[in-house]
Amino acid sequence: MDVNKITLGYWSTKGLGSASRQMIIYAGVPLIAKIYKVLPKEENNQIIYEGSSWHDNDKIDLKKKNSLINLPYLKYFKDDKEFIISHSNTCLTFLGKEFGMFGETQEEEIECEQLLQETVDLRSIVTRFAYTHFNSKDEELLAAKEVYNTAFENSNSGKLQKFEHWLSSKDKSKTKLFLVGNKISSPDFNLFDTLDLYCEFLLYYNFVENADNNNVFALLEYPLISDFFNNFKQLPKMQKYFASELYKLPFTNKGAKFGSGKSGITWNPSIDTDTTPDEIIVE
Ligand SMILES: N[C@@H](CCC(=O)N[C@@H](CS)C(=O)NCC(=O)O)C(=O)O
Repeated sequence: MDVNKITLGYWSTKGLGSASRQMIIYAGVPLIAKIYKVLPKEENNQIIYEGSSWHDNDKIDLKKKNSLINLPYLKYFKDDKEFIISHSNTCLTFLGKEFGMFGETQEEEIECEQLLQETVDLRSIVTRFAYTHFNSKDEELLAAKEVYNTAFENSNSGKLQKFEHWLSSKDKSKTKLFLVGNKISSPDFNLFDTLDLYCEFLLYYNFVENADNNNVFALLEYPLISDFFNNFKQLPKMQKYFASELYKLPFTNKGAKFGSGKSGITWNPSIDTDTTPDEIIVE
């Protein structure tokens, strides 16, 4: 790619920015991860989180250049022209096309597009839950069980089985370690990141006995998803991301009940401090 660095702006979480950060690092293009932090504020005896570090700052200038500006956004120069792109799937599509990671044929490109959308559906089941606050632990556990059923039910209505079947229906001569063709593409990063989030959810709520990061999807009887997930963690070009501060960020933002603190727990403003720098550079 004819670009010497890419800026990716997002909150101090993995969230919708994570897959794009991973792709840029995987492609070997220097990444400037611009980080915005929400801050706790007391309102009507309740702690809420305000995002003025984004809304009252960079957003104002970026909005003059792209009215749709949102987090995540990408900013880069190509042939002296500045590009500013928002919407997570658009960022992943753009990066995929620039890096040669968006299928090799028109048919594969359409596969990439569908798979990106499918991953949004899979992710939103757990993120909707993560940002809900329940009146009691029982209510929370009941809702967590519903997420578990919706995502993992091995029937026609389950969400993850779609990906298991997608992998099993692939041409047998090709590797099943990637979703499209026989090489990495944008939806692989999005699926990996979503599975990583589900892994934290499954371990936190202890849905699967004797489960760990490596065996949880196999124990749930998703053998191809398990292979996909474990292979992705071993990819040599992913190791720089795993070693970076970006991989240590929580999955969800501070207002979330699940995934905003360490290993799934809720962020606690009276004991936790967000020490993430305003910029993380990975070269
Ligand atoms: N469809 C958008 C959703 C973007 C979105 O909702 N961003 C949230 C964080 S996940 C946000 O806080 N945006 C900042 C803003 O509204 O300016 C995408 O996929 O990027």
